[in-house]
Amino acid sequence: MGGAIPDSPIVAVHSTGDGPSAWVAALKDEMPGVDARPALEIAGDDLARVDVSISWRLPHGMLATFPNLKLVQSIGAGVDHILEDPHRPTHVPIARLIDPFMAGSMTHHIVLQILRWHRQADKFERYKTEHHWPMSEAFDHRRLHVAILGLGTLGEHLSRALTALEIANTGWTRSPRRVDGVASVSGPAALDALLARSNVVVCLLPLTDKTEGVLNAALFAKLPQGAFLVNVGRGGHLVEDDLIPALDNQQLSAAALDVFRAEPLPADHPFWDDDRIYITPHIAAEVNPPTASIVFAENIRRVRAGETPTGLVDLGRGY
Ligand code: NDP
Ligand code: OXD
Repeated sequence: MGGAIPDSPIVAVHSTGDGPSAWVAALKDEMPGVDARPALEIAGDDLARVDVSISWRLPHGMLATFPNLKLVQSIGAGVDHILEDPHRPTHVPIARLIDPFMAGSMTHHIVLQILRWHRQADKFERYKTEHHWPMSEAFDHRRLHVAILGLGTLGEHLSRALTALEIANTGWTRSPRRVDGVASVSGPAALDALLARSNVVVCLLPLTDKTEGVLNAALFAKLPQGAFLVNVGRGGHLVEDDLIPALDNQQLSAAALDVFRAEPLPADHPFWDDDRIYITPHIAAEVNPPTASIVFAENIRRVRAGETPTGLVDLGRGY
């Protein structure tokens, strides 16, 4: 690894789920002349021509078959799917995707979940089937306070949108962060006080050894009774066995989950049949080939010019 860019370099593209075609086509539109190919179709001498891998859940072991790799670009903000590969060439830089389209999409999803819970949308859907409207409670958005665990690209976008909607919110980060117009606290010591004043918790953390299992019974117990949980980070953030007991004892009133330890969620999983748990299949933020390809093309250009890619992951921190 390292050394010069191979002659006639190839970009290897893979996306488990939706397949590589739309990604290859969008990249070719954005970067005319680029030799982008589905990773699974590259073989023989061409393996040594691959300098950039662009992937979502590439089969483990494949990165190690590209001896001249210069960049591992994630199709996604998270890079846990890359770091989990035990054969990953450890000295090749990894870049996460920073795409404003994705931040907007994530914010829409989370705002929808919070307002659906706050405005009791499920109750009104039920009344419609029952053909009556009993007296309903008043909603008061001034009673909301949202703790945003993870105030990075996505968390900051969410914070600004909530503030514009007059919904109070505070972000939580690993290291102190000063951003105009965005309230935040940092470090484990500040978390308890934040939880104590938050009736909504949104997890927008990366999955690392420090954040695995962070959404657990002990954290729920620090919230006011009846709080609402939104997990859009990763399934590994939630201790799944702790959720239904926290709903049963009303420590939480509901949860919206977009990510799960096993994806797709197994058909016999108890979350399917629990009305207090809203579930979506890892679609909170859409990853959009045309806008993401602008980022990919820029990063290909940068690594081929010997420059640092955007979204470079700090391997020491794991995100
Ligand atoms: P960023 O890297 O921009 O931000 C991560 C944030 O988490 C930072 O504020 C960081 O703190 C904070 N953080 C990390 N570790 C800790 C810790 N131990 N304690 C406290 N705070 C911590 O990531 P993005 O905003 O781009 O994305 C966040 C995550 O969202 C992704 O990693 C992915 O898991 C998830 N995601 C889910 C999607 C879905 O569709 N469900 C789609 C896209 C992303 P600091 O500022 O100090 O570095
Ligand atoms: C991501 C995701 O990390 O889609 O971008 O989950």
